[in-house]
Amino acid sequence: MEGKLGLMQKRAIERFIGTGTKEFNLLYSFTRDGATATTFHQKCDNRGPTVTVIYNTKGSVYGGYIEKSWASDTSETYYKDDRAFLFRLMSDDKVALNKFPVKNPDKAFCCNATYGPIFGSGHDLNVFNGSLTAEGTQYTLNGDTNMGSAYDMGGLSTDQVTDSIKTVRDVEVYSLSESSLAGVWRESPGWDFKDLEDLKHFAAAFAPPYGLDIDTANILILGPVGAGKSSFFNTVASVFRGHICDQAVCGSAEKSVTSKYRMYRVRSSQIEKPLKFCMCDTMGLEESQGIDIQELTYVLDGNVPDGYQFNPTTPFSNDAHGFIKSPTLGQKIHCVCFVFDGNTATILSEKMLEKIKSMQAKVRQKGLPQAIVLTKIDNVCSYVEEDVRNVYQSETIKQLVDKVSNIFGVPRSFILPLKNYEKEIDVRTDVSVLAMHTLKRLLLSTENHLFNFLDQLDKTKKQKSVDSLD
Ligand SMILES: Nc1nc2c(ncn2[C@@H]2O[C@H](COP(=O)(O)OP(=O)(O)O)[C@@H](O)[C@H]2O)c(=O)[nH]1
Ligand SMILES: [Mg+2]
Repeated sequence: MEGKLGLMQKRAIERFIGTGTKEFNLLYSFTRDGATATTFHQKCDNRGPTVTVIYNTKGSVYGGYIEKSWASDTSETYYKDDRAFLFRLMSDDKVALNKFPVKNPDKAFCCNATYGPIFGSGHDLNVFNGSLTAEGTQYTLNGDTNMGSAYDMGGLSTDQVTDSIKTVRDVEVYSLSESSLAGVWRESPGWDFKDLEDLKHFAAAFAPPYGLDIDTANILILGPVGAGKSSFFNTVASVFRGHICDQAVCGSAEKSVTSKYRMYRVRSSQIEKPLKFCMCDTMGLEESQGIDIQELTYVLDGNVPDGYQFNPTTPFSNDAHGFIKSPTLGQKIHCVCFVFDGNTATILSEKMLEKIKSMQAKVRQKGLPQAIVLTKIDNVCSYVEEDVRNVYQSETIKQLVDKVSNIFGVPRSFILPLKNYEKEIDVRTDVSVLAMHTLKRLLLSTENHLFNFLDQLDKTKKQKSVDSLD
């Protein structure tokens, strides 16, 4: 078990500490280890810097950081820690980031073998003592917390931070250690302008195998709303256009912003012919709405016309306007690219996961190749945020790729981390190289799939000539 602290929350804590990226190691949690002070001390004493996180039942998350170690003193003993602070991450299920610095460092934290973590002389944050019994899925804390005596709360009261309640879903303690870039875990492309030109050339020269008589290879982009599907197309288009494009509508709206089925083609300019692949953007996946398995089947089979306006209340069916009755190979999908937000890919709801797995099964059943693109990796790892070229050396991204590969049963070589153009106002070589690297993998998968048809065609031709000899 890895704990409840999300990647964004870890990043916030790293920023509060202010000394770069950290590895978070879950030492102790109520739900995993039981709510007893002795267990807390067994697991957390002498472990160096730690962060204690409280998740209350109103959806607020707060806690404290100490740079020094916890200890099992036999009576209440204060410790000095200049770098300690309290913090808030969430309030009532909404992000609410506050750092509350220590103002009396001599009494930054307090150790006592029969108590859990205690911060400040107030006590500013006194989590619990003795043992607590689980009440269903929650616990009631028994420490008295009065914030503001050793920590500067910036005007916030204890009640505002704790919602005046003591019921919690969990309390966790993480140790923090310095994080570093791992060795290269995936062979990386060069990141120079010349490398970008080579990758662009590969995509520009790509064409469906000669002999199949099809114009474009069709890659379906599929994933939850807000994962970055439309942004992926825009990023690829931006690379070829040489400036940021927003041809596909993006946004952070809760429901599917894209509800039209669009087979987007990439053009480098008005006068040149478009590239020979389509990126097919659909309505997003939603737990109980969005594209469903039957509609997906129609899309894969090429029954859905370009520009079709999906209607959430009336699913696409064979009497829908524009239904393509006898699609050619060129109208079908040749590769499926699932797109997930790298921050949430490993914590999707059961329902969403179930839906995605059934779609994966359908894609496999149709014999189509599939890959997974993980977006927003700039939010997942600060090394990547600093410099996209760190992607194939980032331990965090490596672990994310491993986990996603396990969850979805897709080989690691088909899990592709990506940073889309999002806040940039101009194209950059590094972001473009990564996008082209991702596109190249997709095009190669597509090509392999189409080669199968070429083999079939050869077989049929041979059979025909054998037949004519008979
Ligand atoms: N930081 C960051 N934001 C991204 C990235 N990709 C997409 N976004 C943002 O995520 C939001 C949703 O993206 P969109 O492409 O509309 O998602 P869709 O619903 O899957 O089509 C937009 O606000 C994008 O700017 C990325 O790689 N990094
Ligand atoms: Mg979209």
